[in-house]
Amino acid sequence: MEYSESDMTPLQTEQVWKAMDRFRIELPSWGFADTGTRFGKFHQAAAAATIEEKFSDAAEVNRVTGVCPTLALHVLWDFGTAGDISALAKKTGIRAGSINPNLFQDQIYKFGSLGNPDPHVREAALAHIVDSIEIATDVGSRDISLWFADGSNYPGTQNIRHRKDWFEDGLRRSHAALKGDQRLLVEYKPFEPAFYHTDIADWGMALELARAAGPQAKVLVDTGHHYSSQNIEQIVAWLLDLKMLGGFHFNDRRYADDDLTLGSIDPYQVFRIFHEIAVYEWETGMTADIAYMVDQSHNLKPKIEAMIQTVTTAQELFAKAAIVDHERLATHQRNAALVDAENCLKDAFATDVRSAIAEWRMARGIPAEPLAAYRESGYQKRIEAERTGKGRGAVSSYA
Ligand code: LRH
Ligand code: MN
Repeated sequence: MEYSESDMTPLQTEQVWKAMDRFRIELPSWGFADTGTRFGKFHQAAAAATIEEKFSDAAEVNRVTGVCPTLALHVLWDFGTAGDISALAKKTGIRAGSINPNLFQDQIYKFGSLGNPDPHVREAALAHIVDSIEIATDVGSRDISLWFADGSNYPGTQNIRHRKDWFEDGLRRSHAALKGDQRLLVEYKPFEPAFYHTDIADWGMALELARAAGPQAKVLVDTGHHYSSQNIEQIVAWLLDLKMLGGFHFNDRRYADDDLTLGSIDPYQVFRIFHEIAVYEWETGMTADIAYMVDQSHNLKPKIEAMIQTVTTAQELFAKAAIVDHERLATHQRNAALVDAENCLKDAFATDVRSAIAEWRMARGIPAEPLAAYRESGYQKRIEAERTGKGRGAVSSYA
């Protein structure tokens, strides 16, 4: 693909290369599997159903992009034995990433997991988290990524304060089971599947619970888990300043938790998030300890192409945020030069960084055009042939 001669300065080109050298993003195993909505699931011949196929597809995305060395795993959907995972990691060069316990599919979780009024269910949920921490230890993963569907559907049906206390207790005991530098990432979500109250509904509740759990508990920001009028980058700025930002689940949405591909609806949103991180790191001279992860369900798009599209879009938006002139911006902010300050961001966002990224890829032995390289590889045809008709029964994702 020919890119228009970009009006980037040599400094900006250097900033893009530096940004590309450090930007890594984790892929979700469930993004390669058949997923749907409550109205149905459309099967794709090439969809991954086994952990082998998920590692293989992740390795192919990493081959053509070079920036996805880890795969997020969901305990119930992906695990045979830890041994399998280590062997697959060796075979594919893809390391096991964040470990996601599943505290929402088992029938016992009808009224919740750590927030369930039945102490036996709370204990069972805690035991599953502790097992997941052991799996993380066995496969060498650092992050245990916790999302809870817990909540209620009707006013008065649950005691919200009692559930908060049970969550504090459960997360504190989970934190106590961590090994080494492992982290708990506490993910919040305002609603779905609960439609009256959700126990961990927003960043403040996740922050309080993470702090109460212990120093290795941080907050995970899923971009799809906000009301459309919420300022997500302000939440990110606060969590950065509080040193409580652990990671992201990136996706895009028009309405609710739509799990669409990153940047497909509002790329400026992701740019504003990356900008808050870039200006924080510029100001503090510190590299924020953030896990960048994708959490999407590709119900209609060909899954591997959607994943490649997601990664390259994330790279472009991360690069655009890296070329914001922070010095000039800080001056305009101090002088309340509103238009000039805003234009620092808009100029960077409007800059075509694709040719610089393509040159960086070629210099690193990565295909300049990942999607084209994938399409030329024949991988899609090969797996369609291999996987068509093979037993696809296994539950390898949600919905
Ligand atoms: C919940 C969520 C959570 C996952 C699931 C696949 O909506 O974002 O992160 O476990 O999606
Ligand atoms: Mn998520």
